[in-house]
Amino acid sequence: MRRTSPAVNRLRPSSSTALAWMRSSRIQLTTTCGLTPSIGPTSAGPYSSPSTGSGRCSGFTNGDGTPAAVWRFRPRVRSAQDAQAVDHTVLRDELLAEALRRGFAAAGVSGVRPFVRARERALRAVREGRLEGMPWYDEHRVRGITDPAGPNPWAHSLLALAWPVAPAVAPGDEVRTPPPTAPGRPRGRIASYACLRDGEDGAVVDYHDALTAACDGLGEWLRARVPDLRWKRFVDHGWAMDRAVAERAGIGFAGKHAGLITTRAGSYVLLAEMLLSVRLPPTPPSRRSCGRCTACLPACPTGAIVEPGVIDARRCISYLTVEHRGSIPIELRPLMGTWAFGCDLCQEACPINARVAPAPLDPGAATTRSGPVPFPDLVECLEVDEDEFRRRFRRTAVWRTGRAGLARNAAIALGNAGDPAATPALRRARDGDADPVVREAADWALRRLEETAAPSRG
Ligand code: B12
Ligand code: SF4
Ligand code: SF4
Repeated sequence: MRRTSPAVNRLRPSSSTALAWMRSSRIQLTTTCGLTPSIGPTSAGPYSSPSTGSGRCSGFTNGDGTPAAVWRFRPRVRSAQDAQAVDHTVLRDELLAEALRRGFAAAGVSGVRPFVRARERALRAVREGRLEGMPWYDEHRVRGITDPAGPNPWAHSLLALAWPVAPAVAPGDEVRTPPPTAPGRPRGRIASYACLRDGEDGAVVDYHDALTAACDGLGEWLRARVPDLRWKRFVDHGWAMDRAVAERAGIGFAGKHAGLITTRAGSYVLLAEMLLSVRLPPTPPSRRSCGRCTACLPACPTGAIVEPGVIDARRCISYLTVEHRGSIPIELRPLMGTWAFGCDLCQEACPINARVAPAPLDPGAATTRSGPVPFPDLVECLEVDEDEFRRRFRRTAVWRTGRAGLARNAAIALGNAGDPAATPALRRARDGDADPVVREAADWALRRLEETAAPSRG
C-alpha cells in the first residue's frame, strides 16, 4: 500500500514579535498541526470569519511540501489596508485548507499577470509543429490562454488546483498485464486519468465532470465568505495554461516528462484553476526539481520527450490514441505497445511517483461494460458498436477518441500484443468495420501478427 508523504507544516518566521502579534490578532497556534488560523471579530476588511475549526494540518502546505500559508507576520496592524491584507492571507489559507479537505491534492494562489515564458514556449511548440494535429491549439489561443485576466479585468487572483488520480499500476513496479480472459482476447491498457473513479459510488467519471463539481463547490464555499465574489473556472477546456499556472502558484514543479509534479500525488494529478475577483496573496513557487534524474526520458518508447520538459505531441502515444484523427503513422505503430487510450509510461518510470503516487487501481475485470478499465479486453474495444460505445464511454475521457478511434487503437494494440489467436477478430474488423481507418489498422495488425509469428514458424 502506497502512502503519500505526510504534510509537514512549518511556521515562519517564528519570531517572538510575530507570536505576540498573532496572539493580539487572535491568530491561534495549535500543538497538533502547527497552525490553525482564526481571525478575531475586530478584523477590518471585507472578510472576517471564525476559525475553520478543521484543525487539519494538511491544510497549510502546498502540494510540494512548502507551506501554502506564507504567514506574513506584521508586528502590529498599522492601517485598515494592513488589516485587509492580513484578512486576505487568512482567507487564502482557509481556502487552500478547504480545497484539500474537499479532496484536491494541492492548491495554491498566483497573480494574474500574463504567463510570458509559458507563452513563448507554447508559441515555439506551435511554430515548430510539435502540437500539429490539434488545430484548436493555435497562436491565437496561446495568446489568450497565457493572459487569463485579459478578457476578465475583474480578476485579481488565480487559484491553482490539482486533483489526485490513482495510477493504473504502481509506478516503479514492473507492469504485469493480467492474462487474457480467453484465448485470442489479450488485454491492453487505458491511461489512469481515463479510469478516474467517483469517490461516492466508485463509478468511472469524466475528469472534467469531477473537477467541475469540485471547483464549483469550492467557489460556493468562497462566495459564502466573500459575498460579492466573481469567479470563473477552467477545467482543461483549453482556455488556460494549466501547468504554467500550477507552477507559478507553487503547487508543484514541471518534471522532465513535462508533467507537473506535486508532493502528495506526484504527477498523478489533473489540473484546474479558478480566476477570482478577490485579491489573495500568492503562494511561493516550488524550489524542487528533478535534479539529476532522467528516468522518464528513455522510458518513452516513441522518443516523444525530445528534450527535458519538451514534448513532441506528434510522437506521443497519448496524442496518437486520443487526439489524432485518421490513420496513425506506420513507423510509430510498433512502438505504441498495447495502449488503447492515452499513455502513462513516462509517469510510471518516475521515482517520485513511485514514492508518492496514490495507491494504484485494482486491475479488475477486462470488460469495459461499466466504462474504462486499466487493462481492457482489446477485442471488445475493437468490436464495440456505436450504441455500446455511447453507453459505456459517454461520460468518460474515452469519449474523446470516438468509437472508430478506440477501434483503430485496439487494432494496432492487438497487432503489437502478438497473440495470433486474435486473428479472426482482426479479420472481421478488416472486412467489416464501417470505418476505413479501422479496416486499414486491422489489416496492418494482421500483417504484423504474421511477421512476428514467422520466425517461430521457421
Ligand atoms: C495539448 C495537451 C496535451 C498534448 C501535448 C502535451 C504537451 N506536453 O504539450 C498531448 C495530447 C500529447 C497530451 C498528453 C498528455 N497529457 Co495533456 N494536455 C494538453 C493541454 C490541453 C495543453 C498543454 C500545452 O499547453 N502544451 C504546450 C506546452 C508548451 O505547454 P506545457 O507542456 O504546459 O508546458 C509546460 C512545461 O512543458 C514546461 N516547458 C515547456 N517547454 C519547456 C522547455 C524547457 C526547456 C523546460 C525546462 C520546460 C518547458 O513549461 C510549460 C509551462 O509550465 C493541457 C491542458 C491545459 N489546458 O493546459 C493538458 C495537460 C497538460 N495534459 C495532462 C495530462 C494528464 C496528459 C497525459 C499524462 C495524459 C495521458 N496519460 O495520456 C499525457 C502526458 C504527456 C506528457 N508527457 O506531457 C494534464 C497534466 C497534468 C500534470 N500533472 O501536469 C493537463 C494539464 C490537463 C489537466 N488539466 O490536467 N496533452
Ligand atoms: S505519455 Fe507516453 S508517449 Fe507520451 S511522452 Fe509520456 S511515455 Fe512518451
Ligand atoms: S522520472 Fe526523473 S526526470 Fe523524469 S519527471 Fe520523474 S524525477 Fe523528473
